[in-house]
Amino acid sequence: MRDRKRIILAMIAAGCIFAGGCGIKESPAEGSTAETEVSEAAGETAEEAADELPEIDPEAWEIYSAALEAMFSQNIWPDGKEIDEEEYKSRGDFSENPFAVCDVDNDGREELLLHVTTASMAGMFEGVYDYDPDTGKITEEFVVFPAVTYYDNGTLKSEWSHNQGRGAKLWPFTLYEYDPGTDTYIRRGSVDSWDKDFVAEGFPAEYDTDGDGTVYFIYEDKNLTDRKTVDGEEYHQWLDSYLSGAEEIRIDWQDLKAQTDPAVVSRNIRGIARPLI
Ligand SMILES: [Ca+2]
Ligand SMILES: [Ca+2]
Repeated sequence: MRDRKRIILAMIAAGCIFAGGCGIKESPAEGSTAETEVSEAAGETAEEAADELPEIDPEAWEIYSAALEAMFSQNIWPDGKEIDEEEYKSRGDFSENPFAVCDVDNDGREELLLHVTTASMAGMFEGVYDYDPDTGKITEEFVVFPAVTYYDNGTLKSEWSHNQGRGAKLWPFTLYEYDPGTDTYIRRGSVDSWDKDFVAEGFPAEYDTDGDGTVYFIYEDKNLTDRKTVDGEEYHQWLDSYLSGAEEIRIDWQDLKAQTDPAVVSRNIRGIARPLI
């Protein structure tokens, strides 16, 4: 941990990286290797260490940094919509909601992500915002309940806010795929499951061909009425058709808190790395 802190301090001293970026997430099995690499990196120069992190495009950072500042000074979301103060600023410390800047949709340009939970259950959201390089104008690309996993092929998995089904092992989710033509995410399908151990009565055993006590429901329509019941093999084939070969993106979330300090914001806009710790 100390080594990690030292690296971060070295990066700040180098003044050449931005916080709030992202990378490819190490799988749990590779976690110990990653730790070793971090420790070894402590012996490198600040420049070498900083080179290992993806940098945020200064133009994107300038636009997004100003948008983050405006959330406090003008009470508007990055796309210009007014923030409902009673919903979002009276239920906790708004500045503790995290943000990140990362190319989550794999189109080569970074998005601004907001993960907002200082709200009622219905008001909580994760937003993906993009900007037009010609005008600097920010638009909302995607918004969903804040339980999202992004993959480096432009797919994302959005877990439902509630699990009211008969499955205990799999939390229901919806898969979305980025569509470059519209610069938005397209819904590809939702998945729920039924575990016989959890609810035995009425379990559709005729679909449980592998006999493991679990079947899956794939919904291809938005209203979740067109349900296809499948077993594990077909479910995994469906999932692999979107996620095979894709890596989960590690999002480097940062509190909005630092953005409330005008001096920090000013430094950001000039393109100098802001404090990480
Ligand atoms: Ca992008
Ligand atoms: Ca099964």
